[in-house]
Amino acid sequence: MFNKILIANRGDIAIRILRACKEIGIKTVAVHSVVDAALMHVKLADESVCIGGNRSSESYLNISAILSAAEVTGADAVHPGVGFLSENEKFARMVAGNGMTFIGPSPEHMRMMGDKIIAKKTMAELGIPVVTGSDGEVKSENEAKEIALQTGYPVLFKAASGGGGKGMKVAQQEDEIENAYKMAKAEARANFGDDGIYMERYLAHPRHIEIQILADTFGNVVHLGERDCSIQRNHQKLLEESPSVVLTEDEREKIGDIVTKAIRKLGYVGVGTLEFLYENGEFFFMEMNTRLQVEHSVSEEITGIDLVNEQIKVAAGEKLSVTQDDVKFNGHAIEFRINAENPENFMPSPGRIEELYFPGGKGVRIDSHIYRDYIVPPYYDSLIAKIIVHSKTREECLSKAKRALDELVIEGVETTADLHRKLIRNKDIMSGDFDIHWLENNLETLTKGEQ
Ligand code: MV4
Repeated sequence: MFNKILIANRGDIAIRILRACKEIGIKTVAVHSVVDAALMHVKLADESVCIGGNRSSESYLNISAILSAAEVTGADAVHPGVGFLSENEKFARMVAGNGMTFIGPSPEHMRMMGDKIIAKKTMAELGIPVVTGSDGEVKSENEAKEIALQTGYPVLFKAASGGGGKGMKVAQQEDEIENAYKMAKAEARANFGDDGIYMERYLAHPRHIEIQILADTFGNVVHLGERDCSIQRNHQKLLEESPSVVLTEDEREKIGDIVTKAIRKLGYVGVGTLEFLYENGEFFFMEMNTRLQVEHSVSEEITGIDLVNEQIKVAAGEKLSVTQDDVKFNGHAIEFRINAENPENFMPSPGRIEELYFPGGKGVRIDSHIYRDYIVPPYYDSLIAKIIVHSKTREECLSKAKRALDELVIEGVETTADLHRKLIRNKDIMSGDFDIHWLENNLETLTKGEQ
């Protein structure tokens, strides 16, 4: 097992990783920017190193500063957390090149999943269902039109180096192909420095359902079921839940089986998430995230498995502590992301936390780094707390969420808390009747208070 882990992240996720380290008995090194010197993860760590200025590029994305911090503190492993360098293949290679362990999959697997065309092809070959579309890159408008004759309209252009939805373009019919093709190529080049694009049949009303997996170096792979992340805006998830109301036990077992078999064949090691769109009872693979995710806690609550603990252990070459038969799905969990932002336009709302009271009680988990008088800086992600509620049934979970969100007090910055209070009282949310476009379509009525 590792002796000392450097945590290359900040905020709630840095604390989450610290907690796992402490429980295993591993020493911890926190890194931070100038403005983050008073953060909780800095206070809770055994050692800390200031790695640079406030902009992420100067600190949490500053590879040489992070590697130096690891070297001077004698860390033998680096945990990248979520976001920042967590899916940066080059960083993973450099960590290994400096004789430390990168807590994540191999750089080869990171590269493979970073290329969305290769990821899709690989998964399809491994038996994972994908949506019909181009066989790799689309090279011309004429080729695009021919493919669309096979798939049917509408079609969607996506960037090969993309992900997270940036630069996607829909063509409803043939006369829209030219424009969509050109726009997608230009945006791909501008955003990712690579103008490779591919094409898929466009799914109009899918849900976003993702499968959590966990794999060790001995070929053991388990899945922890799904998370329904359909409630999002601009590709920013707002709440996530497990199980999804639309899946039957049989469907869960079937897709879980397909996924674990594929991941085993792939030789992937670590935690990972396969992101699917789900429409009319069918799954379609979109992307794989080769890291821990913000919403991992939802799966932890319903399975009782500590994902970060397992992640660290498999990175150290230990066996998974559970088999698939040990994974039991227990009740229902929902995570509410509390962001310091305006709930109507989602603009960041940095500033001082003037008043703070967190809910508690059975089945209420708070993952957060904030405290009274903490100043939310304007430089980073606006997530300031995650409230995860867990109960026997979805109905009980929503009822617990009402009570927990009503206890919550955060003053000094605007937050998404009120939006959540409205969401869980909405009839579509209560019945589970939503797709990935629901929030955008219903935001105005929600925030005006009409139901
Ligand atoms: C799609 C799609 C419809 N049809 N692919 C956006 C992020 C990327 N991971 C996949 N995305 C989409 N791919 C086909 N063939 C719609 C989306 C999409 C979306 C997906 C998940 C969550 C939110 C979304 C919001 C808009 C579009």
